[in-house]
Parts: sequence; C-alpha cells; structure tokens
Amino acid sequence: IWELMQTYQGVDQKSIQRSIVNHVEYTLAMTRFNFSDFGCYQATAFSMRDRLLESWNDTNQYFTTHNVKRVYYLSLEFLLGRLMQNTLNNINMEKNYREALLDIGYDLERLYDEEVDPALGNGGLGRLAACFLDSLATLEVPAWGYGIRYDYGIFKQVIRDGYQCEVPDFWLSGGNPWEIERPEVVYPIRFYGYTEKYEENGVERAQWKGGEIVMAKAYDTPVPGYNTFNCNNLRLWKSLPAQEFDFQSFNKGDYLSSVEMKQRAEYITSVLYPNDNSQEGKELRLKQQYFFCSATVRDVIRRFKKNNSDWKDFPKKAALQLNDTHPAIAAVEFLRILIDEEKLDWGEAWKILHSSFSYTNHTVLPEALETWSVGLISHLLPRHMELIFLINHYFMEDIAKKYPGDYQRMEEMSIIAEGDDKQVRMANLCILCSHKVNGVAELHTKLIQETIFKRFHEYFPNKIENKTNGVTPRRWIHCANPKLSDLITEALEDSEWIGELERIEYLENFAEDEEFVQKWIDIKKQNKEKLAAKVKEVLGIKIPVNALYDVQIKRIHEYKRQLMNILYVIHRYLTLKDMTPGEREKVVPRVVIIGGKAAPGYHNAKAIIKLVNAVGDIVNNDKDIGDILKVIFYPNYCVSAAQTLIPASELSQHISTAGMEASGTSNMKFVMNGCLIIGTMDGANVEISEEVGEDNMFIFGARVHEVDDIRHRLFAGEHNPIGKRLQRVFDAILSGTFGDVSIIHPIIHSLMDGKDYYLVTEDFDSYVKAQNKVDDTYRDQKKWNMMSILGVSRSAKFSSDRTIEEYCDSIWKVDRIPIPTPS
Ligand code: 26Y
Repeated sequence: IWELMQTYQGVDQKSIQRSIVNHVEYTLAMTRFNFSDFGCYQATAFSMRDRLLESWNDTNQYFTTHNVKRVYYLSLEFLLGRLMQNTLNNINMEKNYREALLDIGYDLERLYDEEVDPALGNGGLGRLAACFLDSLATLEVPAWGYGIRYDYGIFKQVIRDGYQCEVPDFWLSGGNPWEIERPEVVYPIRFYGYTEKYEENGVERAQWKGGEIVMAKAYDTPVPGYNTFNCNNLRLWKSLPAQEFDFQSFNKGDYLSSVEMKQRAEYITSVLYPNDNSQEGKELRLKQQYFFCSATVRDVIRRFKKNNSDWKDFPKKAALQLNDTHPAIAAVEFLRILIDEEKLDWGEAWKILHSSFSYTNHTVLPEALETWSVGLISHLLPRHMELIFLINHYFMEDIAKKYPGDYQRMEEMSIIAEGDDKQVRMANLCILCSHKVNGVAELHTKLIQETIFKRFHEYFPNKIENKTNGVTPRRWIHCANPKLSDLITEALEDSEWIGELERIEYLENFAEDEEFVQKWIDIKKQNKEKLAAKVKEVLGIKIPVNALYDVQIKRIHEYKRQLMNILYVIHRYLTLKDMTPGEREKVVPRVVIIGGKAAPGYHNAKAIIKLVNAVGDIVNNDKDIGDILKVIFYPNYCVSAAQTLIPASELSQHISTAGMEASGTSNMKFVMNGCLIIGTMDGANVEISEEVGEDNMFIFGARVHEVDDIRHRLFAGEHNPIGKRLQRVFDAILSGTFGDVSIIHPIIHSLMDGKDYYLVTEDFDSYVKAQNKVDDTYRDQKKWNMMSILGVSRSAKFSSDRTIEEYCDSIWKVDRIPIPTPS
C-alpha cells in the first residue's frame, strides 16, 4: 500500500505536464504531439480531477471513520458556473498550472474559455446553492449537495429581430471531465401502483406495490474548499430504465413499445424546467422531484446505516436542508421508509423526521408557492398521499384543540386546500415537517412571519428565523476580478481576506489614498475595456469606455421592473433629443446594459425584452446621440457572463417593487466589485444599506408598508401618478418611435389605466430623482470612488461563509471537521 501511495499526484511542473499529456493520450486517445485547445482543456480538467479525487477520498474516508454529522443540501437546481478557474484557485494551483501549460504552449486563460458553463439552474436559488457548496467545503463542514443531472440545462437565449428565442442547451455533448459516474450507486424508484394494507403482530401496516420502476444512477462532482484539504461532494442523479427490455412486451413481440418504455424512463431527468417564480404543475416535474428525493433519501439512509444501528441517532448524524419546497416530497419519502420499511411507529418516525429536516423559503409571490393536485399525487405516489393526509389529520387535531371552533384558521393552516380540485400546499407540508424554517433576508423573513406564514408563526413562534443570503468571495471577487483581488491583497498585505472576508474592512483606510484610488480606477477601466470588447464581439456594437456603465442583469420578471429601467432610458433619450449639441456634451455619458432570460411562456417578460432591443436599435444609431447614450441587451445572461459584467459595472440596478424580491444576491456581488447600487428598500438591499450606509447608495421608491395602499388607490382610479414626462414616454412607444413594439402596447395601456400592480408609474418620479443624483455624483469622481471603496470594505456580511456559519450554528448543529493534511 505504501508503495502505491507514492503514486500521489505531484504539484511540480513536470508532474502536472506528465498527467496532462497522459490524459491526452490515454483518456482522450488524441496524439500527444498535436492537440486542440479543447483537448488541452479536457486533459487539464482530468488531471485536476485526479488530484481532487485524492482529497475527496481521504475526506470521505475520514468522515466515515469518525461517523460525523453531515449536512445534505437538497436542491432541484445547482447553478455552478465553470469549474476550472475556481478549482485551481481553491486548491492553490493556478500558478503551477499556468506555468506548466505555458511551457508546453498553452494559455490557461484561453482554456478557461473552452469550458461549457454548466447551467443546471434558473437564477438566484440555484446560484445560492452553488455558493453554499463552496462555503461549506471552505469551512470544512461535512456536507453533500444532492440534485438532478439534467441533460439539458437552462435554454440558451438567442435574440432574433429583438425577440427571445430559446435554444436547447445540451451541455454534455463534449463530455464532462469533472464528474465521476457511479454505476454501482443505483436505486430503484417506483411510480404509480397501489398500497396494500396488512397486519403484522397486531399492527396495521401498509406497503406500496406495483406501478413501474425507474433506476437512479449517481454522478459525483468533487467540491474542493478554498485553502483546505477537505473536499466535499455534489451527487446528481440520472434516470435509467430498470431493465434493458421490458420482457413482457418483448415476449408478446412488442419490441417497439419496450424501447419506448426505456425512453420514458430516461426522459425524467432530461430537462430543467425553465420557470422561476411561477409554477406549471406538470406531472413530469413532480416525477423529477420524487425521483431525486427518493434516491437521495435512500442514499442518506444507507450511509447512516453503515455506522449506526439506532434510528434515534439519525438527527445526530444527518441534517437535510430543503432548498424551497421543490424537494418537499423527500420528507414524506423519509417518513414512508421509516414507517413502512423500517417498521417504526408514527411517533418515533415523526420525531426523527422533524429533528433532521429544515426548509428555506425563497419567495412570497403567490404564483411561485407550489401546490400539487391531490389527484395527481394519489395517482403517481399513492402511499405518499395517504401519509400526507395522515400528517394533516394529526395536525388539524392539534389546531382544533388549541383553537376550538376556529375553522377559518384550520382552513388556512391545512396542508390541503379544499375545493373542486383539492391541492396539496407544499409550503405548509414543509413547515410542519421541519424543526426550522428560514427566510433569506431580514425583511423577507419578517414578511413571511407576518403574511403568508402568519398562522404558523403564531403556532410555532421559534420555528421561522432569518438567514440572510451571501455569495462566495472566491468566485465573485477573486476569480471574476483577479486584478482587484491582487490590489486588495497588496493593500492588506496578505490574501487571508479571501477566506475570511471580515478582514476586508481595513480597506476603508485606503478610500482616500490617492495612489490606491488611481489603481482602483485603472482596474475598473480595464474591466470595462474587456466588457466593451466582448460586446463588440457578440453584438457588433462599439460602446465607449469613458461612459458610466449601468447594468441590470437578472431573470426578466415584472416584479423586478426592467420595464421601469427602459422607460427611464426612453425618458433620458427624449431629454437628450431636446438639447442642443452643446448642452448634450455636458451630460454624463451612459451605457445601459440589460440582460436576463424570460421564462419561455412568460409573455409580458418577453415583451419587455423586445422593447429593450427596439429602443437600443433606435438610440444606438441616432447620430445626434452618438456616444452619450448606448442601450445594450446582453444576450444569454449566465454565470460566466456575470463574471465579466459585474467587475465592469459602475452602477447596478436592484429596483423591485418593495416586498417582492426575497433577497437578491447579485446586489452583493456588485458591491464586492466596487459597483454602486440604485435600488429600492427591498430584500437584502435593506441590509446592504445598513452596512455600507444609505449615503453610499441611491435608494428610492415606495416602502413595503406603503405598497398595498398605493396599489389599491391606483386600481380604484383614486390616484394617478403619471406625470408629463412619463406620459411622453408612453406616447413615444405607442406612436412608433421605436418601430413596431405592439407586443408591449397592452402593458402600457394597462399602466395608463391604473392597472399597475408593480407600481412602475408610482415609483417613476423618485426613480428619476435618484438617477439624477447618480449623474451628479458621477461627475465628482473622487466622491464616486470613495463610495465604491467604502462599499467593498463594508461588504463582509454578504460572504456566504457568514451565512453558512449561521446555518451550522442554529439550524444544522454541525461542527467543522478539518481532515488531517497528508504528509
Ligand atoms: C415552483 C418553480 C416554478 C420555481 C422554480 C424556481 C419557483 C421558484 C424558483 C426560483 C426562485 C428563485 O430563484 N428565487 C430567488 O432566490 C434567491 C436566493 O434566495 C433570492 O435572492 C431571490 O430574491 C429569489 O427571487
């Protein structure tokens, strides 16, 4: 064994080169004398994976031997982004690889661009899961992510004639060198069928039988932490047919239908649903949820049983976190296994379930709260439906005891929404099954306590708590903005801030240091140049570098109010048109960039994309305007695009209607990159303003407590905030100034009719004022840069390391377990 241990992968130049070239020849079967950039990328990734697997194995072995408590993060989405750069930085090998590659004629940065961007998520929720994985590994918490290995990630957005088109993203076409297929880790997963009741030792028991079986196979991706030998795991499940042929139909001579069945099984994990914040209720989606939850729960139980024999110990060994209600059925599956298979009684099983599960809520939007029809669940998962009814029955008994006769309250708290088409409310189910429920920013948590979960908060006063989101400084500062990272390291005289962001506060001392500020300015300029080159390459549009870069990048949604942004841009354009050339020269030049995907079925969001493109077409080609205003719709916004856009931004927009954005996480990334925020008092903006100071942001708009009343008055026609400026903008749109944008006309008309649910017309004036203040401040570059540096120095709270520490302390009760460094 000792001799075999000597094969341990070296970190010197020769070892790295040898392992890359070996992979070129033996893994990729290419000639070592001539290989493409893509081949080199693949071989380099394989050589890195070899190194990761050593620490991955050591870590798991150590955790198993010491029988430690593990965290399991269950999520239907993991929006990882590219892995090579992040991995090299986390394992502190970027320099070694860069030099080793250069020596054989390859440029590491070019290889980074060869990697596909794995996009197994929609937006904030999926990206949060990815940041959490990085922090969990960095903090040496024994933790596994569990999810689905979709064949198709979120669609690629292509713009044709100003409209969004969706192109499938088959991200695995070039292979995936980061994952390890585990053909030995497979579980059978049942669907449909029936339940059979029987008696055993005088106890009535149930068993789920029949239906059809699909197999779940595991694929593992190592998750290295920053500056630690620990390496965690992300396990994703792929569906497979239970057997190559369905012998029954095969024997009947129905060969084709047996192949069809095989395809039906594979279909389960084929595509990520591209909706965020609005549920579709499709059977296939429920199948995905159950498929992945069942495989995960079985896997967790198997691991528990390796070292433990007493079920009571389960909560001491496992904490399962539900990323929104999407994996809610895992709780019921766990209960089913404990009761039907492990033969525990209800009381014991419930206690174990309740002490090990917890749930994060990410939204208050009613259309995003999942419900599934009782009919569908009964058909697909008959035993689970029975268990849900039982859970609800016991709970309703408790409520009736505590509030006799209060039927209204019982109706509100019931898991089942009564009516013609009975529905299961997944959030209510999750709250009941969990010992802790959390919101994702202070304001959001307060809102769920007072509105959607009010009754639950009264009944379980210690259950719902806050865990403000965070983002990983490794990807979002160190990798995305390496020059800024180096400058910070130079000023603080060491690089420990990357793993302990609290240390960044000392940067405050440099906010007025002329030499430092000049370097700060130069870096922003270089990042802007890089973005400008990208925009030229992708869109063929030249954008000036001396303009203020104003960016709004996120999923397109009415509540996020990209519409208000573009209405303001039109106002700015019309105002510029009114000016003399001399007056125009005094205006702060701006490049407005908007990017984001619309859910394929979300008509109004797609109309907004068309409007942005149409405005860009006119403004960008208007000779009067020239370089004073440019309007860019940045296509196919994704994690890798964010890594170029955010470091180049000077102003970013987080302008949702107050109370509607649960947290937002890109706001945090922008602050960390020295970008100022124009925003409403919503989500984590509130906490950002507490940290960086309201004076260092451009805050505007109605506050949460005002929204309902304003909306009511708008709808009742008692209040009309549309002034001359906004009316002129509407007229320009409706009269064809931007060509045929009739797709947006119905939205404009409803705004004019007061049907303005998102308060665009109400907030427009204070938005314009805030924008004027932006221009004034930008003219004073000294002040602007000071605000920028102060923002960065006060951003420590928004590291996901802080968030994860809070989850560990108050929800999961797990310890950090650094594994011993190999000698
Ligand atoms: C039910 C299904 C259609 C669905 C799928 C995805 C519902 C919601 C979602 C995604 C929600 C999401 O991304 N929410 C965002 O979570 C972030 C992380 O907590 C928050 O920062 C952000 O405000 C919130 O919109």
